[in-house]
Amino acid sequence: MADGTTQTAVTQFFPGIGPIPYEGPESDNPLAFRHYDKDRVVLGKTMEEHLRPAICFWHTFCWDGFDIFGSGTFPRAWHEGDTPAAAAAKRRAAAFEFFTKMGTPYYCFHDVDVCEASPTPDELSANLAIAVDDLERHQERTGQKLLWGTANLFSHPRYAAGGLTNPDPDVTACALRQVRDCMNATQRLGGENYVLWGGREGYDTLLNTDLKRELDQFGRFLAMIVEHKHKIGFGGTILIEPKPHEPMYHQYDFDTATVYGFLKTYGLENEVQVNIEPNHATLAGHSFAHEVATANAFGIMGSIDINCGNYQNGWDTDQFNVDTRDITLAMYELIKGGGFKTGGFNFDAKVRRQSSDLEDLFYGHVGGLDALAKALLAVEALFAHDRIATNKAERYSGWTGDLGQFLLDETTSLDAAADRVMSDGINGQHSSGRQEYLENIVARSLD
Ligand code: XLS
Ligand code: NI
Ligand code: NI
Repeated sequence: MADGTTQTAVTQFFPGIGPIPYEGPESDNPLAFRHYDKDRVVLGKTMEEHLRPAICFWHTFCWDGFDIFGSGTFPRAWHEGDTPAAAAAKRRAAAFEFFTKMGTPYYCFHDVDVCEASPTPDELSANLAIAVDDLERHQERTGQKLLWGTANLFSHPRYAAGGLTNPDPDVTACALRQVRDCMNATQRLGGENYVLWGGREGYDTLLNTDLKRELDQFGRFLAMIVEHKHKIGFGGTILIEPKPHEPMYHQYDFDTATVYGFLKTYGLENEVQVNIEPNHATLAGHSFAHEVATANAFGIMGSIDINCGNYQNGWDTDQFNVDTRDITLAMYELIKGGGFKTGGFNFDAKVRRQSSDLEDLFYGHVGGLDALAKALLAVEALFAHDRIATNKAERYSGWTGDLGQFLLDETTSLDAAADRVMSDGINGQHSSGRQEYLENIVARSLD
C-alpha cells in the first residue's frame, strides 16, 4: 500500500459513509435527507439559514456508551490513542469528518470535550490552548463554524457542590478561570454564542445550603462574565440553559421564566438570553413550545438544544427528536418571534446505548435534521393562511375595542372598571377556544 493510501485509511473514521445527500420525500435511503434541502428557500431564507444546525462534541464523540450500570458499548477508533493527547486529536479529527459528511454548518463543545483529561486548572488551560489551535485548523480546512462553546463546571469532582455557586471560593475561582479561558477560546474560534448550563448550580438539601447567598453569588459572577464579554469585545450572545433538576435535586435555572426573573433581579435581562432544550422543558412540566413562547415574550429567545425525553420516565434521556408535530408547535412560535439571530438548533442528543454502529450516529442526526426541516415546511404551510393568527386576533379583538382600551388605560381605577359592568349592562359570555379546530390545522400542515 502506498504511503498516501495508508494515510487516507488511517484518517478516515467513517469509511464508506457520506456525504449525506438530499434525495427528497420519496427516498428510502436511510443515509439521505428526505426533507432537509439546505439551500431550499422557505419563508424568505434557506433551510440552513433558518435552522443553523449544529452537532455537539459530547454525546457523539466523547461518550462511549457507559451508563451507571455498565461500561462503554461503542467501539470507536477515536477513543484509542498512544497517549491521551493523541486520542483527543483523533476525536477532533473524527468530529470534523462527521460534521463535513453531514453537511451541517456548526458545532458546539465543552472545554473538556476537545482535550484530554486535565485534573488541574493549569493542565486544562494548557491542553485547551493546544486543542483550540487544532480546532482552528480544522475550521479553516472544512469551513465549519462554532455555534457555541461552554465550560464544563460539573464533571470534575471539585464541582460536586457547583461552580459559580460553590460554598468554597477556591472552587469558584477555578470555575471562573475555566469560564475565562473558554470564553476567550470561543471568541478566537469565531463562536456566535457562549453557553452556561448550571448543572450543579443548585442544591440537594437546604440543610447544607444558603440559597440566598448562592443566588447572589450567581448574580455577581454572571455580571463578571458579561463584563468580560464586553472587555474582550466578544460579539456573540451569552446564554443560560434552563433545566429544573438532574444532576441536582433543585437547579437555580429551573425554566425560562425562572431565568428571566433571575436576570431581572440582577439587572442582566438585556445581556443574557436562553438556550432552550425540549427535554429540560418537559422535566420542568412544560412543553417545548411553551418555553420558546415564554422566551419570546421576555425578549430572551437565544438558541435551542434540540432533543426530547422519553414520555414514560422523568429523565433527561437526550433522544433525537423526530416528533414533527411537537417540533412544529415550537417552530411556529420560534418563526413568529423572528427566528434565530445568533442561535441555532444544536443536536444535544445521543444515540441509544445499544445503537453501537457508526451508521447509527448518522441515522440519529439525519432523522433529527429531517424532522426540523419537515416542521419548518409545516410552518410555511401554516403561514400561507395563518388561521392560528386570525383566530387569535379574533379571540382578543375586544381588547382593541372601547371597553378593552378603557380597562387597560393606566388611569382607570378598580372602582371605575367595576362600575362599567353596571353602566354598560355587561354580562361576560364564554366564546369557544376552538382547540380541536386549531389542532386539525396543525395536523393538516404535516400531511
Ligand atoms: C445537560 C445539558 C448540557 C448542556 C451543555 O443536560 O443539556 O448538555 O447543553 O452543558
Ligand atoms: Ni443542552
Ligand atoms: Ni440536557
